[in-house]
Amino acid sequence: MTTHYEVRRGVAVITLDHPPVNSLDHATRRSVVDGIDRALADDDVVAIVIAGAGSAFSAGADISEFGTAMAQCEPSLHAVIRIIENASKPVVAAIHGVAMGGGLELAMGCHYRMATATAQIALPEVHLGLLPGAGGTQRLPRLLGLEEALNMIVSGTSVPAGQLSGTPLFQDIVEGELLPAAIAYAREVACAKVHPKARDRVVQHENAEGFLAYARQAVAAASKQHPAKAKCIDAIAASLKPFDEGAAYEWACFEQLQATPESRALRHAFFAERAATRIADVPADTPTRRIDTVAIVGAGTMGGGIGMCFLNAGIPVTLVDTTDAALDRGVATILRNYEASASKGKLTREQVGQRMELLRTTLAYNDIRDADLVIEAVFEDIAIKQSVFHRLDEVMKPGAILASNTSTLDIDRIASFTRRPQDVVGTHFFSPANVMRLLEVVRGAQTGKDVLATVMQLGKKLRKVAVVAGVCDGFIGNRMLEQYSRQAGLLLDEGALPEQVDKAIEHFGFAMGPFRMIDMAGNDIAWAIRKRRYIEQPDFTYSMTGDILCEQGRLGQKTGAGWYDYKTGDRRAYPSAQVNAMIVQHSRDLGLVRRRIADVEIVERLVYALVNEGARILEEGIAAKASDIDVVYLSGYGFPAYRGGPMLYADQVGLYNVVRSMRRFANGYHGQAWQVAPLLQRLADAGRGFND
Ligand code: 3H9
Repeated sequence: MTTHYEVRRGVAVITLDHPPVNSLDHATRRSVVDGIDRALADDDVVAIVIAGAGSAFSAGADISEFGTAMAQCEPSLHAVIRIIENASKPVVAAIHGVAMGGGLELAMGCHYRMATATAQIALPEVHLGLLPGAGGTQRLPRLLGLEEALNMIVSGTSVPAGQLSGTPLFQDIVEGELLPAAIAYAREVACAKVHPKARDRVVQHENAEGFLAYARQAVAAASKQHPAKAKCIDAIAASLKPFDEGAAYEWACFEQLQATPESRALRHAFFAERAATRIADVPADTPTRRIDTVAIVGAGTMGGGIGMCFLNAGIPVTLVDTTDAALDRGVATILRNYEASASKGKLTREQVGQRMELLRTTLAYNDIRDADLVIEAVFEDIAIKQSVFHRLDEVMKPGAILASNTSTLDIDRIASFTRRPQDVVGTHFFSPANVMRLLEVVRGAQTGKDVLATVMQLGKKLRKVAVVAGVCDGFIGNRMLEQYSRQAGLLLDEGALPEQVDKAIEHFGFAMGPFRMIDMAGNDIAWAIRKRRYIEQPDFTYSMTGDILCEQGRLGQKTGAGWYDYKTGDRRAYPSAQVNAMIVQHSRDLGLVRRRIADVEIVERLVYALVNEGARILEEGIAAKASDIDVVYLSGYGFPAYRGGPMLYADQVGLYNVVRSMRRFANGYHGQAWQVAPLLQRLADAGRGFND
């Protein structure tokens, strides 16, 4: 059963009980209607309360039903809400935890609503490329007023119910126990002759047309990629019309949006992120280790950023480094970052103080022996890692997790420096670690399942998106990025310039093109990797322009010059005549006749380079699922969310079409880079996709 039915003091209580978040799938909708019918047929029942079991009232419609016949299978959510609204006995929604999307729409169909102050109220459909389709754009403006409702719907943000107290959305915000209060209220209103319906209210605003025009302008720029925002405003505007007319328009918009590739991509991203936390051979009930204290070896930019993630989660951190000066610098950077957040109003001074109080420093490994988790964040040099892990192995208490933040080195080798490889794991944070959401969790050959489960759980606590990667050079993200950057360089040799490449891929939706990105990260990092590759894989080819750039000392923003020119105190990238001349000269030196390269070719070559390497990563088991690769690119590399990640994008283009383009590239400059990955070829031949 997905609801429970009981009668208390003449009030029927229908409790949604569909774990984990009481989403309104077909069975739950049917069960609610059964409960309403039963209550209406019972002469001893004078009123009805709808409540939620567990941690939520309801998180809304069941997103996994979208695009299937079940979504509109009767009773549809519209029908449920209509039945509730037309019930002859009063219906009270008792809201705790979250009331989101269809959950809130159902509550707005009730005659009365009561909530705990902390209940999170939202119509977040826009994050899924949708709009509230079961009356949300019609009832919320009637209950909250046009402006407040529009802000909530277009941003999709949650608001604590306490903040909405005093509005017609809530008859009461309950301090004590919710259900008894809701039952008492239901009894109180039972004898009223009529019960209010949100649909009968009129939308309030002094200058609705002016405000709507302003709102439309505000979302116009983003509308091409996010059609949902503009549609939300259109549907909200329709709330000024008679209810049924507005509701019909809302539904038409919902159906249109549901079919867009943007919505499909965003829904894919929603489930992909959650699926990433499930590991096939690590059951959900795997015991985890307690992580109450953390030590971080290395107080540099990365170590400090990682430390902030733990401090933000209220977990005490001890920073270890080799000199007082390094520790002082590390602490000063953390404090500076927090103060910057405080001056922007993101943190209070008190919160800054609380976080800094959780921070300790030491030069002595002995001082961290009792930490539950230690993360090494020192220079990427295997000899240095070896000495750190030897030392950690000597001092750390049994059962402590020993993690490395390496972005390229072999975790199994690092684990071999200890006598406890089962406790060793990779935790690859992305820079700046306190900002970036992605956490690649690198599973060594001997990493314990409980260690893996603990780190994945910790990821959630740190508000990171954790994805498991196997051991290989670059793991998932950077291994794919190398192929992407390589294509970016080869495009320069052939005729493109950095700003054209960056603009083309930014227009596709990437947050930042490859040249602006590497200027920010530092060109010397990729240079060091290439130098290593020249020895390890001499037949692997790159454009030499990146090396020439570094030889000229143009290492990126940090040296005031990279692929672009920079001005002091200004982070904007200015196209560089010197670099462009160097690129043109380099083509000449290679005997190449530069050609005009279309933006569409640039995008295909960059994105398909990711896809092809992604297919290899999948086949080798470095990533367990195609959707894990998508999550890595969406949360760590600025891939546009509305395209769902490289693997879903390839599915949407059609793998046959992807392979066909790759064959064309294979006949071009350095065509050997375009050997189609066997998995990609097999799936394309079978007419299938990565995410099928
Ligand atoms: C809608 O309502 C459309 C209507 O307007 C019109 C219809 C006609 N459906 O996030 P968590 C699953 S659109 C299906 O890890 P948390 C989730 O996949 C909907 N499943 O927990 C996961 O499954 P698993 C509008 C859902 O505590 C599990 O629940 N509503 C749904 O960190 C736990 O999720 C939204 O967009 C759903 N609606 O956060 C709300 N929601 O364990 C989306 C969750 O198998 N949900 N699941 O991996 C959320 O924002 C968060 O899940 C929530 C809880 C804040 C509720």
